[in-house]
Amino acid sequence: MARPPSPGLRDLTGVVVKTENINHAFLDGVISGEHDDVYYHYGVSSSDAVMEQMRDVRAVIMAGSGERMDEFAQRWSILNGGTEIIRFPKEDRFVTRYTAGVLFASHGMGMPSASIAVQEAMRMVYFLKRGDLTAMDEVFWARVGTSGGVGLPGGTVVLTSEGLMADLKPYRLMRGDRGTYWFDGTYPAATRAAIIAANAGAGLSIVEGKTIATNEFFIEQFRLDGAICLETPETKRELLDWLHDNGVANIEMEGALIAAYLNHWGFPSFAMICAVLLNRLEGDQVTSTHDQLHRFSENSGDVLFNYLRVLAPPREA
Ligand code: R2B
Ligand code: URA
Repeated sequence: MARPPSPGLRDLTGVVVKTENINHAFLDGVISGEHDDVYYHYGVSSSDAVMEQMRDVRAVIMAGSGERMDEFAQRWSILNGGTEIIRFPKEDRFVTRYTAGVLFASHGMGMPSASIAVQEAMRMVYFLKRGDLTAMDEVFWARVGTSGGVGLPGGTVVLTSEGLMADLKPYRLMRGDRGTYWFDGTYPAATRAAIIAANAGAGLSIVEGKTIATNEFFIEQFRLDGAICLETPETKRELLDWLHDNGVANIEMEGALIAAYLNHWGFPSFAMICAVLLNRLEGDQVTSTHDQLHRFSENSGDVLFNYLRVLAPPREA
């Protein structure tokens, strides 16, 4: 199957979100009230009263950890003078909060888990914006996460330029015996530039680069400390050098999928902001102390919040 064209070109109406890639056959009946949409893994549905409280959603922020999403929602609420935090009832899969125009949703670990969180969030945004493509263009998406640096020390924050899989090719899925669905892993440059501008003078170390999203923490990240080890110190070094030589800044487990799906619908504004926990050229195990890891993660959170403050200036009390 041919790769789709690059996203981001505005059509004659000025809208970026691509109506032809939206599943109108299912989703338009939700807007017209013919049927509900059950966001099963979030534990809510389109007819729930909570939906009316989220119509003004301006940003969808995702991270692997539910605890982190809870902390972020509290931080954003405080910045906004103590706005109400809506908690989605179901927490056995994802932890989800909404406050002051921002939906905070965890996505778990790995692309199969994140694919569910992202698809259900896209459906929810379509419903909340009543299928208005211009309103959907205004929604900012971000994953804030952790990663292994390729030649970068712990504490660095990477803004992803392209999210690729371990072979440096974009996200793809199997189409049974009929080939492959290919997607686009580009992260929008204008959003990165706006995030960097919002963080000017913050004293944080921010770099732009490609990010590899793997299907496995050990084997596909070329670790030597897994229960199963398929590399030698030499082949591991060759593979990491190959990534480094090709402009890869860090390795994590979701970024290729997130860009793929958001590009498929044509959302113009999204980013991945990942803290580096360790330099993979120096080791495999995450040996930093709890306090050090917390500080590294805080850096990526600070980068996000410095941008959110510009995007949706808080109405501080
Ligand atoms: C980063 O860290 C997690 C694995 O430890 C994974 O979800 C990711 O992308
Ligand atoms: N997350 C990953 O996926 N890899 C690392 O090395 C660190 C965090």
